[in-house]
Amino acid sequence: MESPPELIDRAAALLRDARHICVLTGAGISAESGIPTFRDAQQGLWASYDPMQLATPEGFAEDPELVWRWYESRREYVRKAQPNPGHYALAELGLRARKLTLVTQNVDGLHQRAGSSEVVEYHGNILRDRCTAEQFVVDRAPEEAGTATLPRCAGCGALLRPDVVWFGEIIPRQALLLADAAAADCDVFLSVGTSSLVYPAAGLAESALRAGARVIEVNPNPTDLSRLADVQLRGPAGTVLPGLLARLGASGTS
Ligand code: BJW
Repeated sequence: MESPPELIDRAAALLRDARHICVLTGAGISAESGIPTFRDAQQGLWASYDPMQLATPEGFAEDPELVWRWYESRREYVRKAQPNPGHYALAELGLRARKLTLVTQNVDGLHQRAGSSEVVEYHGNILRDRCTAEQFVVDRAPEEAGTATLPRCAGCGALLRPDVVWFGEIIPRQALLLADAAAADCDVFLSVGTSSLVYPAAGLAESALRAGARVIEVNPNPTDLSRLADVQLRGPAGTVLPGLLARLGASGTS
């Protein structure tokens, strides 16, 4: 579905005039890189897998091998995936904007690979390991990845886990602070490819609205945020975001 040109123009004008843009991205922006979303019917991960078994500390405690198998298989396609035009458009917007804070719920690192800097990783990064005892991020030699035995911390011998945020876990402190501050300070909040169902990430747009920001949503489907958004751009991020950038004009936003 294509967004009417007047809506693109309205969104472009908001971005052009913005003092501080806060962007929140979700799984939808990486869908066109071949990484499945979570909640889309049929293709979403939660259509075939049980989130309580695979994405909770309780599920990991019960069956770490199962959880690790799932994460290793997801790591494989994250490593093979390439950023798409949506990721590149946001990296370019970061260069043109007066100030832009990019907060992502995604754990795939594709924004950084597209050139975005200082990305706030709200739910961690799937390619990092963390010690379950000491909570430090640890590097694992690539040849150890995918081995049959469970990965353990070289320092203390405790199990390693993926450095991601599971249900019931708190958001990394620095990411929480940076995202909260950006949501409260921004004058334009751009929500891209998220169902806006998972908190506290979904609350960022609400905080921005309370602080007087205008909200632009990019998503092929309506979400819980849609009724609050000032501009809804219906379509895939890989098409809508480059189109939006083109409307900003070669002179940029400043
Ligand atoms: C496209 C597209 C295209 C398709 N272009 N778009 C009320 C208030 C506060 C908290 C809660 C609450 N009720 C329950 C909670 C707890 C819970 C929660 O929010 N649950 C809800 C499901 C109800 N939250 C938590 O547990 C969080 N922690 C927390 O609250 O701590 C405080 C606390 C602690 C203890 C007790 C109580 C409170 C942590 C949440 C962690 C989420 N983790 C995951 C897994 C990460 C690791 C991994 O990848 O394995 O994060 S779950 C999953 O959901 C992942 C995502 O980041 C997250 C959000 O999903 P996202 O990105 O929105 O994806 P989808 O699939 O939902 O949507 C995709 C969208 O893209 C769709 O809209 C499509 O239309 C669109 N799309 N193609 C653009 N081409």
